[in-house]
Amino acid sequence: MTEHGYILTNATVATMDPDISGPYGLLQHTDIAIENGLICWIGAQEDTPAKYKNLPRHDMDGRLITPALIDCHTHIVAGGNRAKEFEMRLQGASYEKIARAGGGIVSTVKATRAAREADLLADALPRVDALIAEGVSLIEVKSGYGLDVKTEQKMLRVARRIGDLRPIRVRTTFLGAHAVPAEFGGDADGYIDQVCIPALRAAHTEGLVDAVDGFCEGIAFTPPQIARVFDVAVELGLPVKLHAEQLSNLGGAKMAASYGALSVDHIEYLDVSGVQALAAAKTTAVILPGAFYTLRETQKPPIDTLRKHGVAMAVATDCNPGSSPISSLLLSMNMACTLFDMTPEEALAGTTRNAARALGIKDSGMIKTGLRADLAVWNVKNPAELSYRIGFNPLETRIFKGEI
Ligand code: DI6
Ligand code: FE
Repeated sequence: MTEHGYILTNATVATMDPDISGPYGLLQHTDIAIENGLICWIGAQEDTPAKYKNLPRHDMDGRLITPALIDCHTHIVAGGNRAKEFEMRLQGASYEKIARAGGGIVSTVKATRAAREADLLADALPRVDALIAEGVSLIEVKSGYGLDVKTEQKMLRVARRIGDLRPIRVRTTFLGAHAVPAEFGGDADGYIDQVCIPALRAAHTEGLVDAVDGFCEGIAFTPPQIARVFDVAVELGLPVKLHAEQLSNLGGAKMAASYGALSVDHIEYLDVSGVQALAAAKTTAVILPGAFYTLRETQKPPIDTLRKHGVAMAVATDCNPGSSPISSLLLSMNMACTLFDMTPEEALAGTTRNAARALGIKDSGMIKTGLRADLAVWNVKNPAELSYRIGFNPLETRIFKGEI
């Protein structure tokens, strides 16, 4: 029983467990016992049960331990890059204008279709490694740059492969309803029926789909079009989530909430009735400051209203080549605070407990007996420092399923 076990001793622990009172569920002078990849005990040093007393001990010297971070919204697998569009935007072209002119998502689709699986993987891994170096143990990866049956599956296979090659867990989300590909000449309904839904069924049959997402926006799909995809997700027993209210308010969040969505993401233009719908459905709001920053948006998500209605808020990178070329979750936390007035505690909950919620993950995101030993050890004492510093990575060690 004690064979694969050890104790982290003399730690400052941000458990993020709401059952532990006080900010961050913070515990000082704490021991964590780990066995077989799981947290099997946590408590005050002097209370360590006899059966764990003989385990090897690692002195943390008062360092902060948090749950390993979770990036619950990425498009980290994608062909090519869009530096050219970055330059165009700096000369005044808008994201929507570039998209309507055949750039934007559709240009990444071209590159992703052309790319070999090995090249997509080789491009994605350095971005994944950057996240791992910041203490991330779980990422969500979306398809949505294939927009045909074959390439959507290719993206999802590459995403799953990341979890074989790196010590990180991967959750895959089917995002066939991301954009209307050029060959459909703007026929969104035709694309949904003829490609998106068959692609979802095919990817699900291959066992490649953990959840289903869509982009509900003027430049993408309407709520009724997304609802047709969600109906198939329900039929297949898959949870749904939605990019909604990013650039305008189409009522996508409410529609997603009516499906019991795990999350709605972006939500800059969400109104009070939308917030109420999320609260009632217990849907998590995923805040993506990287996209807001990159597109130099001015409409901020309704953080205070979400807070008042008790909606759980997650924070993610939205790592993608167009609107959020960011591979730093720590920077995303800083931006959530500085741009949106989230508190550092909310930002950390957003990349741990609430990020797990946004993915429907129950075994991770807090430091609690019985959960996976996915932990981050930091060279800081106060958890607010994780959101406070910019461009500085204080990670000392990451523990993945008990492995240091
Ligand atoms: N919203 C986003 O932020 C990404 N997709 C989406 O629906 C952007 C995708 C891109 O511009 O390539
Ligand atoms: Fe996104």
